[in-house]
Amino acid sequence: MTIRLQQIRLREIRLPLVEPFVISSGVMDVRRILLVELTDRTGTTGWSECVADARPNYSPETIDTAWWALREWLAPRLLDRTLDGPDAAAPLLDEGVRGHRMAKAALEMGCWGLAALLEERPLADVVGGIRDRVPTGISLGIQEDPARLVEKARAAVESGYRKVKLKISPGSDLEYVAAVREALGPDRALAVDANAAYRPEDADRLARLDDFDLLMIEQPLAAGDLVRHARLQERLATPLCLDESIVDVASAEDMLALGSGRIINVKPGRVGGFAVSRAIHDVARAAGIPVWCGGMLESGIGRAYNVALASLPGFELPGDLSPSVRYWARDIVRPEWTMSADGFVTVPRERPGLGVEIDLDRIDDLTVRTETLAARAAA
Ligand code: OSB
Ligand code: MG
Repeated sequence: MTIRLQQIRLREIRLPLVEPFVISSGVMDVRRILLVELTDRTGTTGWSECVADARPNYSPETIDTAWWALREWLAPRLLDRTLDGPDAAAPLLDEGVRGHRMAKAALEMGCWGLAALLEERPLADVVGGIRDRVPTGISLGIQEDPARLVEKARAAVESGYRKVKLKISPGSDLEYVAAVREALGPDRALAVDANAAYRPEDADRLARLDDFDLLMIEQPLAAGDLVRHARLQERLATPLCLDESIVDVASAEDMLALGSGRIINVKPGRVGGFAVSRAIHDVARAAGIPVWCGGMLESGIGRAYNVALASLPGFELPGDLSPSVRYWARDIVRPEWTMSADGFVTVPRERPGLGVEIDLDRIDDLTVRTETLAARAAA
């Protein structure tokens, strides 16, 4: 099925989180979300989401750099080009443009979503997914004190989540993790995520996390520190999981070669889209390394892509794929994303495309700017 884009529309919406989300490098409260509407020559329109945040605290990209990159460099190279399929998008976007992976991913994934609509197949099938439902974990932001974190972790377990991940930073770590492990008991899957807040000199402190039987420690050190992560992994019994460090297939291969970790968090936005996500999944699987799908506080549109990706066979561990109510008073898709009492999100395999309807009225109400990029009119 070929794709030929006639128009790409960028749109910024502001969507307030139900509670601020605090990680080691900053706070997110009202999310500024860049949505992309891709229309092909048949008039079919698909939607996608760019996961870049307002500030460059997780990655160097922001919604504003992504907007710029999409308008100036990325959209023009897809408009009016015939793609043999969604797999053809990534190489075109990479040609002569380094980085800007979140901006690229928004377009690349949009091509996958559009292909699913054009083929009248569910997105999960088009990307090669096999699961009907995906296990789900919650990511809890840093709280003011351990008691508040314990309360949230207990509530999460009660609502069915199959994994609880705690954001940590030096100082908001050992005491918090100890309190939650104590409250949840030894059998609950518990993980921590440092978002690169530690330095190699903190190895002694990090080694104390071995006491809590964690499923993993996610991204303790800086993104580029693959060698230092390998040294740290040698000291720790707990598996390290890399998030920010894995930006392409090569970094995943380097992690495996160096032993920088034993688990990979795959976020399609971070690596430039579905094609690379799938390639990382394949490399990890061949090496016997589990992967899971991370989240970036996506709206219901980005979530549809994550859920589809998480239905691939190697996504064995629960993903950060919380239902809509975890984030928003009201989502921008219908039905909203829900989770079963035993912690699974259903992969919508009965419906073509994303499997959810876009709530255009709601989106219009939330929109603060738009820009339409069109193929040049034929002379
Ligand atoms: O590191 O996984 C992360 C959110 C924003 C930026 C980085 C991260 C996160 C999360 C949220 O952990 C997971 C979710 O979307 O529920
Ligand atoms: Mg992370």
